[in-house]
Order: sequence, then structure tokens, then C-alpha cells
Amino acid sequence: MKRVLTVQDISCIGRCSLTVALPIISAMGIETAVLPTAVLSNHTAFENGFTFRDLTDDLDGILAHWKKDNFKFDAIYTGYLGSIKQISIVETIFKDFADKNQLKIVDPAMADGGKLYKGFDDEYAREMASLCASADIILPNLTEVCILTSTPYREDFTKDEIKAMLKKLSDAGTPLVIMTGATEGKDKLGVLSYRKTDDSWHEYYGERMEHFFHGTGDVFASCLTGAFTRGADIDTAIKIAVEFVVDSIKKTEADEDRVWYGVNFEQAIPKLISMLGILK
Ligand code: PXL
Repeated sequence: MKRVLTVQDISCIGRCSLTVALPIISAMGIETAVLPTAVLSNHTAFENGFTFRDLTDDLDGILAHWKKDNFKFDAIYTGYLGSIKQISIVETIFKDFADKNQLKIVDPAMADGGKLYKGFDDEYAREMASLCASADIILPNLTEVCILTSTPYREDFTKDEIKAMLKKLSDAGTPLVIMTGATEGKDKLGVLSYRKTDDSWHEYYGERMEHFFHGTGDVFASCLTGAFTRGADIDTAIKIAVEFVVDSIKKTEADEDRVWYGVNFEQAIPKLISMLGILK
């Protein structure tokens, strides 16, 4: 059985980060180890604020124990990280727990809609760019692609302009760059990816849903991590992850008691499991 380590916060309410990654990756038949970086009452997009218990001081001790027991991971997937110090701890984890054929997947999880999330600044973004350069796969959205390539954000980039930015990111060190939120015409939304190793482009678009919901990036990243860990090729992995997000949004839109802060991915898990049939 495969084992993934995911490093991100636990927002007690909010359907993001660990409350999304743990159930999704587990449901994909993969042991999911977690390194919680902080405990928040709820994620940072709630208007009435949040509590934030920084767990940075606990991380070294946890990692020291894991080293004693010689734990190995088939993939390490990082999401929202609370501070520059935590980015440097992840860099250490990448070195200390490196293993043959292991995948290092980094979702920069620091910005959307043209701006950085609350609490992050330019220095954080620079450090995140250096973490991305040491990953095998990164999953930025368009805002993050702009920040990571020092390009002023716009909504009207042409596909060629976006492709040039993805190549630039790859030249900075990441073999596989998968951009989320790529559009195809008016009705399609999905991913555009560049693989440097064979200079190839991979795209997959699903139905563009009417509403925006928080947390879809984490649902996508968790599912993609699971698919790659289960041995999916790039085209299969992006298809499964995009369709899972689309189905999660459909279930949310159909729920008259839906909440604004996350998607009903739980109700899309049966479809996810049926899609796994196309994997070995
Ligand atoms: O979904 C990314 C995310 C994860 N964790 C926390 C967040 C966010 C996005 O806002 O606030 C705490």
C-alpha cells in the first residue's frame, strides 16, 4: 500500500487543507500521514476572523521521531503553510525523507483573485518560489503563476502568454507545472500543464460551474496527489482530479443547505472511487 505525507494546517471548520486532504487521499486507498502545521478555528476567508495556533515548534520533534522509525513516503504533498519558517522546514523534509521514485508535490496555496491571502507578503512569496523550484510537481493557479514569475496579474492573458510563464516556472526547476483555473472558451474550466522532461503540454477541461466555492483548489490537489501516487499518468490524473472537482461543485449546487466556505466533496467520493477503476 502506498503512503503519502501531507503537510498543511488543520482548519477545524472550513473544508480545506487537512480536512479535505485526509479523507480524499485515504478514500483513494492510500495511507495518509499528516503533519499539521497550525490549528485554526476556521480558514482565513471567514469575515469574523479566526484563532491560529502555530505548531512550528512541534514539527522538529515530530520529524525526529519519524526519522528514528525510518518512515518513508511515496509522495509528500504540501499545501497552505503558515510562515517562512515552515517553508524551510518543508525544504528540510524534502531532503531528510527523500526516497527513490518519491514525488514532491507543492501547492503554493498563497494567493487567488490577483492577490496574496491574508498574512502573506512578498518575502513569503519569494521563499515559496524557492520551495516550488525544488518540487517535482507544482499546482499554482493563475494568480500564483504570476507571483512566482514576477508578472503583474491580469485576467486577460492569452494562452501563449500563460504558456510562456509556465515554461519560465519549469526553467526555474520544476519538471511538471500544472496550472489550475485555466479556461477554454466561455464554458470550460480546467488545467493547463507543461512537462519539461519531454517538452509536452497536457490540458483537460471540465464543465464551468456557475458558482465559486472556497476549497476547490485543495480538493483538486488532494485528488491529483492520490492519482499520481496510485501510478496514474499525467492525462489520467488531471482528468480524474478535474472531474472530481466538477462533481463536488455539482453536489454542492444541488444542496439547498450548502455552506459558502467549502464544497460537498464527500458526496462526490463514490464517483471518485468509480473513476479509480481506470487505474491499475
Ligand atoms: O484552501 C487554502 C487554505 C488553506 N488553509 C487555510 C486557508 C486557506 C485559504 O484561504 O485560509 C487556513
